[in-house]
Amino acid sequence: MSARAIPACLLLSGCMGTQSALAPAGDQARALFSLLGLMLWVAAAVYAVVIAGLGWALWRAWRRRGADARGEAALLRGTDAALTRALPLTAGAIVLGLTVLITGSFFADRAVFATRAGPALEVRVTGHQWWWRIQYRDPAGGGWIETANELHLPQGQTVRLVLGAADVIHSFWVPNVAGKLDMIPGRTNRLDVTARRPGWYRGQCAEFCGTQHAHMAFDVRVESPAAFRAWLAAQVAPAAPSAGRGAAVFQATCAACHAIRGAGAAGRAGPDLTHVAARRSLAAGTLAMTRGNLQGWIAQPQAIKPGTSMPQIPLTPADADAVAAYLATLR
Ligand code: HEC
Ligand SMILES: [Cu+2]
Repeated sequence: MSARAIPACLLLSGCMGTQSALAPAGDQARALFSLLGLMLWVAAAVYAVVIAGLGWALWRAWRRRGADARGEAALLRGTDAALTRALPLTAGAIVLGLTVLITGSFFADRAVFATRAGPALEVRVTGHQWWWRIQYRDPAGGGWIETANELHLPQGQTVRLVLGAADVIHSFWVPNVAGKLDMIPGRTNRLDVTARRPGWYRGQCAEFCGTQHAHMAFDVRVESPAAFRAWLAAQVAPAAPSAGRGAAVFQATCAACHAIRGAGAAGRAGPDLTHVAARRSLAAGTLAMTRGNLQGWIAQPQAIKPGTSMPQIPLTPADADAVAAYLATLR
């Protein structure tokens, strides 16, 4: 890598990334970004004043270099007097700076956590060790349908996220879109978000929740309202029935924990797999969604995510292959 590529990489990974508060893609993240800007300006002004004061003192001392003891005493007295005269100004500047910061953070906080009256779309997100249950309402007026580890948001619309936790405290955080909010067992927290810029972003649990906390991420897709409606319609549809070996193995070994709507599997201990192959990643952002990774996960979940609630299930290689092939058809 050339020396010039290093800052470019840092910039691209840290500041332009899919998980960055410095690249706001929604109203709430923008309010936080503005607050950060305000804090930087106030801090920069304080810094400039301090540096200017030091410079002035040094300059005075330098001008009288070589002075005798009397001269030095006069210099110190003069500096002292100047500082005393500047005291009210300094105090005023401190009060002004703090007032600006407090006012700015008050308004940013209101913008980030304001809830509007009845937004059209409500999405439930529940934290589990170590994955995310995500529920949307069937737009045809039916009940809730379930997916996992991938949140879709229609661009330009305010969406209410209803946040909960199934076991321990987690924290919902998609820095490009909004501020973070804790998910607490036995409580529901509400977070209204308005995403503006289409793209893929990354969310991450922001409250340490056990050994695999770092592997508790999720994908966020901001897309046009039309694309969102098409995605939701596909999610609402049940899986096509399958009579193959993979479906039979799934029914016998996996259906106690996993649901596949339309295939008679209704377990709820793990993520809903009705459209698992349509997701971007696997095991809460741990692996990319590929046929090979599906197979690897089913064979060795404890090697990939030690401690995960999905047990190591002894399957013959042929059965593991058949189940992975079956899941890969669930788009
Ligand atoms: C005891 C309950 C349990 C059983 C049995 C079980 N799983 Fe899981 N499974 C889970 C849990 C919990 C997770 C979430 C793990 C995580 O991400 O930490 C999971 C995750 C998965 C995922 C990843 C889903 C996603 O969207 O990230 C797949 C695929 C999967 N399981 C397939 C299977 C298959 C196939 C079987 C049967 C061979 C099976 N599971 C058996 C509990 C179970
Ligand atoms: Cu966590």
